[in-house]
Amino acid sequence: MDPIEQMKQVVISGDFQSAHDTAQSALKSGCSAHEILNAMVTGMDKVGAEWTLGNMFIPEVLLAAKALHAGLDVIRPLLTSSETKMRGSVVIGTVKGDLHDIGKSLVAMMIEGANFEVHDLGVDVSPEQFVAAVKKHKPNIVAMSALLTTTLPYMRDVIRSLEEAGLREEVKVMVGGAPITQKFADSIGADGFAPDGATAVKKARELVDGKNKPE
Ligand code: B1M
Repeated sequence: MDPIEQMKQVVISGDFQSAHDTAQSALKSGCSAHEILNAMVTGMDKVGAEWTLGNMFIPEVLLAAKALHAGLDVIRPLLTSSETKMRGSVVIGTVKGDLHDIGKSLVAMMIEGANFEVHDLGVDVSPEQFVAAVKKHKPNIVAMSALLTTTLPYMRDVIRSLEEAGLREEVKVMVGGAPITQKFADSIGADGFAPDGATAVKKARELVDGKNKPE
């Protein structure tokens, strides 16, 4: 089987034990880290669609996520650039009440690969934890991910908490996740929105370069 198709199937079948070796073989056969990443994301999209249709169940979805993470471990060093000069730093997390970590981890990895120092706070991150991380790491950007319509409001809470702590002017805020739109991002006063990892990298660069400063 074509190595890219094989990588996709490993995620769909949740075969986390083979994911590491399959990713390594794909690299050896000449596939790029980006091709492998795309194959895994395509596989995860298929899993999501099947789950929505009721053809797959939560344990299978979790195995697919585990397989994707095992593949990510192999390609992570290749997606991280060898340039030493950092463009800036980012504190990233999935907001309170939300345990979805795949998209957030992908975005974190891609931003890291674009030479940002990334502090990944994980999932279920409260406004207080975001504020504490900003005080500690003094990042250029606070990046928030949410996958549930019920957890979107916490993004607004994080921005309010940054304001209350007197830190809002110190950082740019970027948001993303499947249910987020530019309109929503504007409505909560975020500085940037990105629908996917590649756009998130572009947006992070713009925010740090000051292209998105309000008039
Ligand atoms: Co969840 N879940 N889930 N889930 N899950 C969704 C999101 C859902 C759409 C499925 C559905 O019903 N069709 C639905 C949300 C519905 C809604 O809110 N409107 C849903 C639900 C309902 C739930 C539970 C409530 C189910 C339940 O228990 N009854 C529950 C909630 C748990 C919780 O968080 N408190 C739940 C649980 C789970 C699992 C644990 C089983 C698992 C998560 C495993 C894990 O993350 N380790 C899971 C998964 C895997 C999904 C789906 C299938 C896939 C999400 C994913 O990883 N996609 C999802 C359905 C779907 O999306 N088709 C679904 C792949 C990933 C690469 O894409 O995360 O969108 P994504 O990230 C993209 C972009 O959005 C963007 O870039 C990424 C890369 O391109 N992006 C950013 C993301 N963050 C960004 C940040 C940025 C910029 C871009 O800047 C900061």
